[in-house]
Amino acid sequence: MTKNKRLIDWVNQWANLFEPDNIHWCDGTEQENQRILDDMVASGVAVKLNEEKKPNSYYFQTDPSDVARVENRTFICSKTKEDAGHTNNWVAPDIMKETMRKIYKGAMKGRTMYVIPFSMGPYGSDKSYIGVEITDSPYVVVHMKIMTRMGKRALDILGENGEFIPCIHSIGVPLKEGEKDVKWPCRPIEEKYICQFPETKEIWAYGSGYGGNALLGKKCFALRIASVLGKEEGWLAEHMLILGITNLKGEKKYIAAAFPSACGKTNLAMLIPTTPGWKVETVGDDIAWMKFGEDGRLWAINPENGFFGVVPQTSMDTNPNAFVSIQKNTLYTNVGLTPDKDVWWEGIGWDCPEGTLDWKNKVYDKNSGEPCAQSNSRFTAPIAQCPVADKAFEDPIGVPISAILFGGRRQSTIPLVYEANNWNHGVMIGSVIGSEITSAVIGLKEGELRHDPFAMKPFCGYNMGDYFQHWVNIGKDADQDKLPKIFCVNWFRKEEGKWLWPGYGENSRVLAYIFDRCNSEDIAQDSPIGKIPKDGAINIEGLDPKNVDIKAAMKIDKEEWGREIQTIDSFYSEFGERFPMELKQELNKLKDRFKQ
Ligand code: O2Y
Ligand code: MN
Repeated sequence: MTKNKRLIDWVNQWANLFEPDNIHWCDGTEQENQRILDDMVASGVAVKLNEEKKPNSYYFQTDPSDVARVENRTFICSKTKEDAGHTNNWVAPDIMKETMRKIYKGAMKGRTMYVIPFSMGPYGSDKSYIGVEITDSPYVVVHMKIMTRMGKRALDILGENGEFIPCIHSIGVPLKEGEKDVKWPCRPIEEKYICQFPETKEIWAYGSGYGGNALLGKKCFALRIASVLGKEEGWLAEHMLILGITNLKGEKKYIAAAFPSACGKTNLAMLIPTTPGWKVETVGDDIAWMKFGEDGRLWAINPENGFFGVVPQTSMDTNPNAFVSIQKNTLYTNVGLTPDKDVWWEGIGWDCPEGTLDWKNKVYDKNSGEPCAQSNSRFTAPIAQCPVADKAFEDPIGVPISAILFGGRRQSTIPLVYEANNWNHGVMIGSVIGSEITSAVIGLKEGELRHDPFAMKPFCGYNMGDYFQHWVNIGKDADQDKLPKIFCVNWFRKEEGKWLWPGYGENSRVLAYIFDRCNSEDIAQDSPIGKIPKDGAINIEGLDPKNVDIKAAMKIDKEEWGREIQTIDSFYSEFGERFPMELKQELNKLKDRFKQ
């Protein structure tokens, strides 16, 4: 398969520790994928869905303890605790490696060790990186086949001397001779480990077979390790969607956007504009890698090849493009399984068929008060299947970014849209985004703001204060006229319990305003918080006045902002020494503007 000595030695060294029964080098072919899926169906790990209803699609149920990313078991193992920063869990690399070598010893006995070569980003792009994941989970293999560009071509790019990001994964459940496997082998939560080693750019994971914990190309590599590569090499690895937007005249621009979870990121990436004649196309729904081009602009690629989206509430009403994307060649995890081997979930748009099995494999009882589909149940589908997939998604050069959006779920204070006065002001906006929590968890009161800077809190592979500084530095060295403009958006503002903006496709009206601002149209005016639309600059023609109050949605309330500034002050004070003075200055400027 390969003449890359470093890779061969590395695989052999891990095989010696893991002691698998077999080693399988993945070539990425359809035949290989089909064989692995057929084996999983034969052993009861997967169900082949009804070929007429969901062609070439498969269904999985996980162990009830293995349903989501485990942030409390995710570690940044930098040499010093300071380098990981207070937003990350930290264990020293040698200590973590000692612990993990012990649990890795013999962990693949009775199983096959798969070697998955993959490219994050289009093959051959100067923005792409090669990784190799070792795993004992066939579920991971078939998901990596969709989520990354996987197989022999990645090895060809590596050649004899190429470098790769080493990604190690074991579910941690060896089999004794003759022992029957369970459907979803994994370790209990407190025994799971998701470790990133930023200095050596390694990923070691153990105990979970699910999503971000096990598909190591995604959050571990494309965000945590890539954020470190970006800092070292002068680029940005971000938790951002990328969309292309075309106006009535056929002019096209690209926008990247970061939101904390549950703000409708996938919906925005696939939005169907209500603004006549405008078009939105999807480059990516989750991750953006952005590097400066020779022309001084920031160019972005989506390093992924698939969507790993939340299923519940996905329907022809909420997100038709996502819904169409997942009608074939799709892997479903933890949704309901109907008697005719189709899938069902809450919010799909029709009643649950009698006899449907819930995600725990029990006949679903509508009156149980429990959901049929687990709340973090997922679809995995190729981006190419999206009806509005942007052709440039395959372009190795990427797309030039004109605007960066930051947002959160905020009932008050933050207007529908405003624009940063300059790059550093935009960095400040990104650094303080967050959502108000809807139920009291982890010591916060309902309605209290949970900060999620740049939507990167769980995904930054190093000290978050240094990350802010990196963003500042990116702007410092750039041609200011060529940098993307930065905006803050808030679709979720309410007054007396009523939404002030209709959201969904109507958000295209805000995107149209942003588009025109990127052409420097004179449609914005100064305010204490930044540039806001002049009266009438956001087109609300045709909207039902019952569903929109643009004045209230755009209101800047001095008292609310007084509280906001206090919150920012106290949030910034968490960072101690490793915090850019440029952001302190921006905060002071914001305070001053309110005094004028
Ligand atoms: O729970 C998981 O393992 C998936 S988390 C995820 C998946 C796709 C896109 N984004 C996320 C996220 O947590 O941001
Ligand atoms: Mn995400």
